[in-house]
Amino acid sequence: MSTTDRELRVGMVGYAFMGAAHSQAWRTVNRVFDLPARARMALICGRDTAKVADAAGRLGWDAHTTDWRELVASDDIDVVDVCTPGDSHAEIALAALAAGKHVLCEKPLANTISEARAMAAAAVTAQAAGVRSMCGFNYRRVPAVAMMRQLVADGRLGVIRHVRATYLQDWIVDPQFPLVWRLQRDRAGSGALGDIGAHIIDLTQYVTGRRITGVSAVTETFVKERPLPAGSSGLAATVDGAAVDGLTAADANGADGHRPATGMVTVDDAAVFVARLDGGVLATYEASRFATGRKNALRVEINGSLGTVAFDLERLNELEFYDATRPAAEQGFSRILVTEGEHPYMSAWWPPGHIIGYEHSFTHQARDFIEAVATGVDPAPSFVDGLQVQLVLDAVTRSAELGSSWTEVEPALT
Ligand code: SOE
Repeated sequence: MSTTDRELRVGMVGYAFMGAAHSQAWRTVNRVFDLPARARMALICGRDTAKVADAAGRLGWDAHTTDWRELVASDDIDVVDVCTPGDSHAEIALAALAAGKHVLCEKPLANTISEARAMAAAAVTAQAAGVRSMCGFNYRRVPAVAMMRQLVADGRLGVIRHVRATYLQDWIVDPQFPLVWRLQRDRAGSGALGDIGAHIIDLTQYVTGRRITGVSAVTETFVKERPLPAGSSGLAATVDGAAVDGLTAADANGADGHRPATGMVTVDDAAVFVARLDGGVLATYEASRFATGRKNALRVEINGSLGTVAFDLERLNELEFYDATRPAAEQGFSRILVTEGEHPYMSAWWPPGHIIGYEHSFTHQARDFIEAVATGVDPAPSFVDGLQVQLVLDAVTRSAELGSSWTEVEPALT
């Protein structure tokens, strides 16, 4: 549907879960949205030659390489999309910015504060040369979330008093689930905290327009030692090399009866914290991979003096809204179906009333990124916004280490 000839040649590093989600977005975005530039899926990079060749064919990339430095340096690449584990975000993004490429980097921005600071500083410097960067917090782009932010900004909730946010999964409840990279601090930075807690930290700061100023936290690693995996893509792995997606660790382990070698889990399985946001808001946050039965359950509720709004990812086409200004006899929660042409992003999709899903948030992210790059505007969330989330993650970790002591979160921009 795109009416432009201008191309943005994308080079993507990584081809697992997020790589596939981003590929879907780059492939779809110009077919749905009319934008001032068209994404071309030029080059995909991964460490394993056979796997990256397979991914290139399956996901629709023109070419593949195993050398990210070649991708970053290439004159035929305009955008570098970083979809790797957190331990390589900083190195790749910094090299890409230095080479004058626009950068989209998956969340959390980095594994450490110092990496995130370096990335934010490089991004600010690059802006002067017209080089754009964005941190991939895709849930901002769910239409109902964008509408939630609008309701708050329009004053429909009055004075904000509470934020209540949970992000719950259960994929490592089984103690035999292997020690994949997401359970290793040197690869992932932290556990549930950085992987899914980062989403609700970003989302609540975005929706309320307020910053988390201090936290008191507890974290826990329930299962401290796990079998070493033979093959892993982060969420799917086996302990004995029977590389079958969807096979549980217990199944794989039992296949030939041997006891696999084990290693220590070096990240949190769950993080719970209370927080203050500026403007006097009291908040609670919970991120866990041990919430049995909760597969990918993100929920955010905001209470204000004039109303309440709530979003639940498992019902992502809806918002719950309580408007306390209505006559007493008519009060109660209403369910707003966010599927009309008037709603953010929705007019480009199907006729009114037709729902969308998880993958659309990535398409909307690609849409906003392309538009910003093509029109010379800095996209949000910026690397500075990514650093702000990182500062909260760091404060939560330090607070938990110090027995939940109150820990201030400094502003990324001082
Ligand atoms: C795994 O916990 C994960 O894929 C996260 O890394 C994503 O950011 C989230 O969208 C879904 O869960």
